[in-house]
Amino acid sequence: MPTFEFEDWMVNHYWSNGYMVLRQIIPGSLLRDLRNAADRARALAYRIKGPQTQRIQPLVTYADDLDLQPFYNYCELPELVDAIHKLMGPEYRHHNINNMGLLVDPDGHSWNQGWHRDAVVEVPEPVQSDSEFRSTLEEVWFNRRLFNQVNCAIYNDSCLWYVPGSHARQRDLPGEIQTIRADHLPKWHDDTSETEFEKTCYLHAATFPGAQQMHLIAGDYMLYRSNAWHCGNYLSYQPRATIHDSCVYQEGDFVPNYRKRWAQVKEDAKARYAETHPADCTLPDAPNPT
Ligand SMILES: O=C(O)CCC(=O)C(=O)O
Ligand SMILES: [Fe+2]
Repeated sequence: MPTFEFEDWMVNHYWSNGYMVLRQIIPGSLLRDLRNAADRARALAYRIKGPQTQRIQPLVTYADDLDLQPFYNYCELPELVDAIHKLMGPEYRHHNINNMGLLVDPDGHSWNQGWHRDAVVEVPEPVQSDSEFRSTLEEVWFNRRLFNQVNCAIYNDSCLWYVPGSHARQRDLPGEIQTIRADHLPKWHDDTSETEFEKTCYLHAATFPGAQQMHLIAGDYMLYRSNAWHCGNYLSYQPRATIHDSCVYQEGDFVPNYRKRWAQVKEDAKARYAETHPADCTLPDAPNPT
């Protein structure tokens, strides 16, 4: 039986801190099935993308090779449906199965993803301060229907570092500097030891102003504002299989319209960048579109 019970304070906690962990909301039997399916998904991720991969997404792409039924059962879980309706409102769905992914531990070496705010990180640094780009984000920054992201732990997971409250301002404070794609982001070199590298990665996460490590227990569902500062710091020797997904506002056409507009704003921003940096304009797509 799940031990989670919804309480009203959770609503304020989410909107003031930018995250809320629904502790032990996944029942043990579903967790067992998810773990079996996730172990296979992790093995497939290594096979397809190499041992240092950190995710497989969207899972539905691999339906022929995986047992997705436990993930569909997770989408139907009444406890989660109910908790998200109470936390966010009845217009929200706790999953987005068509884009749902799995975050996994890299095999071999630890890995630090780098500090970032989702959305902002989707264009090169020099155009992040462009007026069109910034003002588009400003219009939606506080919009509750967007930026609601999910990490649901199938194994205990302490990889995510987060700056509580940073979702509540678009302005950055001193020291809040994106390190994805930065030269000083820790990278594995053969001439260092794994333990030294692990420490470097840890310090990169822990020294960011206001950073807190999020500790999820297997069966916890964490909802967080993805426009807050956050960073994944992955250890190669601790199993990770964490559902990575969005909590979706389903009413009307606000979200689909915004997604279309955002795609265009991003393309325009990248094009402006490419004019001045022709050799350097390939960026990964948003890992987890809102
Ligand atoms: O590894 C994590 O928990 C964070 C992943 C993340 O930040 C992202 O996909 O944008
Ligand atoms: Fe992110």
